[in-house]
Amino acid sequence: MLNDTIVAISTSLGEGAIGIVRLSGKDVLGIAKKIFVPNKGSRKLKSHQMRYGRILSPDKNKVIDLVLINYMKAPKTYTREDILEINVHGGIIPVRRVLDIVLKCGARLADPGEFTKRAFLNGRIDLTQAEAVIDVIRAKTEASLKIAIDQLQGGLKKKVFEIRNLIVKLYAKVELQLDFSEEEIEEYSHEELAKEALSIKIRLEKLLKTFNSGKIYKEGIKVAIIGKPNVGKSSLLNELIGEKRAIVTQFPGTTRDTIEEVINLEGMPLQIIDTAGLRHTKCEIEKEGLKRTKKAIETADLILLMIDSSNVFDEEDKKIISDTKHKKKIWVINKIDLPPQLKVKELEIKNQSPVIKISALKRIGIEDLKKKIRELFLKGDISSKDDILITNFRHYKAIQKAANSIKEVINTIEKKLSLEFTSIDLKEALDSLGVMVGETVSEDILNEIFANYCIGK
Ligand SMILES: Nc1nc2c(ncn2[C@@H]2O[C@H](COP(=O)(O)OP(=O)(O)O)[C@@H](O)[C@H]2O)c(=O)[nH]1
Ligand SMILES: [Mg+2]
Repeated sequence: MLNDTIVAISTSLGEGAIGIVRLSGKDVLGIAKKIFVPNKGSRKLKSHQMRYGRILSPDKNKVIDLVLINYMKAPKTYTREDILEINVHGGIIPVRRVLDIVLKCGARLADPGEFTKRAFLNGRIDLTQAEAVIDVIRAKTEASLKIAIDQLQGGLKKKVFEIRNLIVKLYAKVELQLDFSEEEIEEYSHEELAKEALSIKIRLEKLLKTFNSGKIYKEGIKVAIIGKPNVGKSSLLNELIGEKRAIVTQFPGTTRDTIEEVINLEGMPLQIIDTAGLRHTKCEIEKEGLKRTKKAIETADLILLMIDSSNVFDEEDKKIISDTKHKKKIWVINKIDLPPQLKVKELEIKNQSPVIKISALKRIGIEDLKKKIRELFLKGDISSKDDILITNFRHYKAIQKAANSIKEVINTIEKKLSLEFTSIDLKEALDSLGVMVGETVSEDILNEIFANYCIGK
């Protein structure tokens, strides 16, 4: 499979200044010679040097485009294979025509992520780095970009290898002990072995804990603003996103559909959904809006439950409270610029969720609300910004599995069971981490990972 030469359009399709057609594999230089003629100088292409010239049609009669090409000889390339990047004019037609010609010369269209897969298979990067590539491309905020770049530079790989080395050392000790067991030589005490296993467990668990923040920085959270009509939900949405996205009127029932916007809350992507107010209605359009509101409640990670403090607390409010009972929420008491009718104290006594008082109209309390949202999801983790975070569920599962095996290791040592068992569990922990970095990963898992990539990456 690695013997063929692959090609793909690496830039997004559409009108742009430049489009890049990229090739990787054994036959790159041969194909370059067939299709490219430099405008000046020797026809011989030197590695890692840009050349200006023409791409010719296969019959050599037509000039397809004027291009810059960069030939890069293996192994100092992205895939560790020969690579050719052809910078063509960024229109759909020139990019496609050049791709066609390369295909006619014997290259094969690359699968999604196949360049990165080759980089992995040829040992240039480990699997965590390969997976970070797509995270870099899809980063929603600067914070998620930083996390992905740290992983791409091998930060996570380094951490995992450190832990793996500790396990290997312990494994060697246990094996040695097993060899000598018949002679009843105690090279290492049980306490010593248990202590080492415990320190490994602590490291694994520390890494596991970063998944909470890591996932939030990468994927963000979904926040739904819920409340009766006219309490100020759309006004809050507009305030949070900093523009007048939703229509605000004094008439109840103005927002009939759900409106979604994404904001960046200090690196945390927040998808905010403004909903139609929850109330009984006979209007068909409003009924459909209500259905969507219910769906928004179910899919949200956090509910901003809005109550109008200038109005009395009524049955409708109570109904909404019971509809959102099962969800994580913040009570948002709005319109505090008006004379109060509502006894906020009573609400505070009744529930465990935080209460924030705001005026969406006068822009009071918005920062407090943002701070509270952050706190609820990232708790004390903000200081761990410089640490390596895990963001990928596959990594989380692998580390968790390794941690469980180490727990068993501790168990067998403490119970003074045969070290045969200890050895098996240590081996399992090593295998889990091996799968994570891609040393012992199956073809199926690889295909699953790279199927999510863009073509040409
Ligand atoms: N006095 C005051 N009026 C507000 C406040 N927030 C919203 N409103 C007004 O309440 C009405 C309904 O607001 P809107 O955002 O459309 O409520 P929604 O139906 O919950 O989306 C509008 O006239 C807003 O100007 C506030 O904090 N104070
Ligand atoms: Mg509204």
